[in-house]
Amino acid sequence: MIKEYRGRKFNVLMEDIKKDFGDNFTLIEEKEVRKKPWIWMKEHQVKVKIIEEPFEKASKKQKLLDLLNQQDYQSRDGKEDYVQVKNIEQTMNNMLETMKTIQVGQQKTASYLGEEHERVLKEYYEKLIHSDVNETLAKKIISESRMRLSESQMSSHQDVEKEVLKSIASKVKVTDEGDLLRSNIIALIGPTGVGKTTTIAKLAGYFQTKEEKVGLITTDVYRIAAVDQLRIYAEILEAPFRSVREPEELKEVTLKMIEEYNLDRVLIDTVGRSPMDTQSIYDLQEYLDATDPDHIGLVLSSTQKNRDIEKILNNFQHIPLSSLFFTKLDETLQHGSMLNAVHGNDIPISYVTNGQNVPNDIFKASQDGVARKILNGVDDFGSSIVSTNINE
Ligand SMILES: Nc1nc2c(ncn2[C@@H]2O[C@H](COP(=O)(O)OP(=O)(O)OP(=O)(O)O)[C@@H](O)[C@H]2O)c(=O)[nH]1
Ligand SMILES: [Mg+2]
Repeated sequence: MIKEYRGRKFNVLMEDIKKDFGDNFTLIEEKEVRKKPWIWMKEHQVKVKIIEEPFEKASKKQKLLDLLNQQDYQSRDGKEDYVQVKNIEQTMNNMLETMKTIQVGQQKTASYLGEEHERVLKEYYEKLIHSDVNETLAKKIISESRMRLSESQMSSHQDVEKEVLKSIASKVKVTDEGDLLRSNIIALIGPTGVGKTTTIAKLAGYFQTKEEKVGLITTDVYRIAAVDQLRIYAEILEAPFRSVREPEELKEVTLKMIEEYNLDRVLIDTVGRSPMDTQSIYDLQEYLDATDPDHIGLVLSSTQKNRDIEKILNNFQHIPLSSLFFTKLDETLQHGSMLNAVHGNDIPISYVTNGQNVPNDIFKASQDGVARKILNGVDDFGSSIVSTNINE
């Protein structure tokens, strides 16, 4: 049986399917479609093949048995008939057991990885799971790779790896090189402690290498150390710096600063918001509404758990996010969260950071780079977007 589901978020669709069918389904198609009649809105269309439960069949057989039993009691007029019916019952029970075993076997091979020649694919499936790629996505990546491989290629690690990387890369969305360069006012938001301020300083360094005039603003005025943190970076970079307390003040200060220093860019640092605290996200929205930045980057740490990232994306969904920044790639061995986060929503990854060095440890995200990081843990993002280090 094939079923079709539609909805805005891939993750939510998957949850709905799981609610309906548990794990008894295989994903056979996933695409983005326009939502009718609001054709400017996109949504995901997912087709799944439902694997029939052996027990459903068993219960049909049970009904048959019950019928037989009924007949047995109605028509039995001698011991011989009774024994015969009991024999039939026993035979059917044996058949049922055999059917169950066959069906479980079929399910295994139907879902893949049961066969010896698919041993290498299985290794890669496990690699993806170890990298924390969610199970449904990992299955999809392996199925896609398997479809593109001949039986002989399936036993070659090199061939399998090439296809798996290709499949991961095709699912990773990234911003183009010029995306941030086209934005004059850039704000970074996100949970506490993920590296927003550090990333702002790295970006400031990056723009300076392009001979641009950059201004820094923080709205994080409630913690003394927070203001000082960005102020010190601003001093080192010799960039103008302001702190603002109220949303209305932010717009005024931004415009004044641009005029006064003839700035090319303004980078706005914000207070870390717990994704569990929806009120604080509304407060943040007031600051963003006041300035209407050209680019709003949501900063996520690779060390965060998948479920927490899902929750963060869900709670920040009312904010028009332009891109995701993934920080602290150097602090974990599992990078599947980058794929889980971008798959199923339209927000691309713009930059990744892999260390505390300002401004060096920041790289432009690429589809291949993210795929290699997820599968093999290797840093393959080319060279840093900045080549000086103010910590040295
Ligand atoms: N290892 C590593 N540490 C990082 C990276 N980015 C930031 N950090 C460190 O993470 C810590 C927190 O960074 P901040 O920039 O203060 O984080 P924040 O999001 O501004 O924090 P709040 O303002 O408190 O919400 C600091 O010690 C940074 O040096 C990174 O890519 N790798
Ligand atoms: Mg900060």
